[in-house]
Amino acid sequence: MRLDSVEVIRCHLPLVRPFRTSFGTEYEKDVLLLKVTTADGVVGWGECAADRAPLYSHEFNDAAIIVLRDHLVPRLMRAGELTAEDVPGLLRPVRGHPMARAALEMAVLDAQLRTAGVSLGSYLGSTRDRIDCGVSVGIPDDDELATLMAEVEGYVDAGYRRIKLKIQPGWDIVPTTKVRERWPDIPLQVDANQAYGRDAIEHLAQLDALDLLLIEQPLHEDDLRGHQLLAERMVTAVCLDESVISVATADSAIEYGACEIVNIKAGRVSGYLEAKAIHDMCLGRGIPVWCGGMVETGLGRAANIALASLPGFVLPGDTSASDRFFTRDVTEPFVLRDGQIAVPTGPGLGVEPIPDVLDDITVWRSPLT
Ligand code: SMG
Ligand code: MG
Repeated sequence: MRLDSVEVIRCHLPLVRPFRTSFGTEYEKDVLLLKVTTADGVVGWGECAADRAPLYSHEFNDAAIIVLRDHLVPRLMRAGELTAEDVPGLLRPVRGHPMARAALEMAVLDAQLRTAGVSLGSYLGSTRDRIDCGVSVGIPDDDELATLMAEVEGYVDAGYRRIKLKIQPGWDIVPTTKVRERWPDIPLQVDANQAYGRDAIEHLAQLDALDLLLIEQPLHEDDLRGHQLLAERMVTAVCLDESVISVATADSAIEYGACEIVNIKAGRVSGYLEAKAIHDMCLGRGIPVWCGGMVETGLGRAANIALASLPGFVLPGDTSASDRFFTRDVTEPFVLRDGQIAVPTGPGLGVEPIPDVLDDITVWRSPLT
């Protein structure tokens, strides 16, 4: 295919409640959507996983706009005829910015699959038509245990098949113990988003009493040795999120004994093609993977759900329903039924923005070509 135009659309979506992690609190989703149009007039949609501020990782939306406009998009326009599979190679000379390049690859892939009439799930190798869903529960804005318990209760009642608690120093053993005591059988895990140092290993080992599925990214993303020391000390499986940015980093972390389970997020690893490659590598060596989330709108959510339907995704992902974060999603909402969400079957992502909603939430749009 040949690209005719690429446009970035910046949208603001209010969140149903603040989402607080060890690195900050989000009140509103600030998201970049990419709209590519091919020379044949087919439209493809991409979503950038970055946030307003560089807190989860070094990426942030203002920087993503610049790198897309000045460096990434021009490389695809200069290439002329291309396929989605060519995109990673065409963008390789540019360093970093995995979420920006993932958004562009996603939009090109969507256009290609819509042209071919193939769903993203089938293209990636889906083996399920529904996926088990987990939900990520933030640190309560008021620091109250009662607030956390009420929120978790709502998700358990809604049918979520796994609960993930965000933790940080001062909010870890006690809240996780309370949730475990109240729901002795629910699959439970925790995520620290790099909030601890190696000196916290003995403290974190107390979590071993709580029968958790895993502990996610407790230490700094660069500290593979620290994660290996933690994995040796803890019975609970160590899972990496921020540290894994490619097949090579996943392979290294696994080989070094720093990672027993992998959280796969397409944005963090430069796209769905690399995400699939990490999945394939982990499946081949028996390492469980699950699909992470970045508070995506229905576009990114659709792609994540397709990815999560591959056979190696043996643990429920952060693939919650649209109403976990938004009263009004930009696409038709994804709905939880019996703890599961149906994998879209239409061509490409299988969903698209509802024009009126997109207009309402758009704060700025600009051509990138
Ligand atoms: O989309 O359900 C979601 C969010 C899941 O907790 C979640 N994501 O580190 O895994 C993670 C966080 C990063 C995003 S926080 C804005
Ligand atoms: Mg995480």
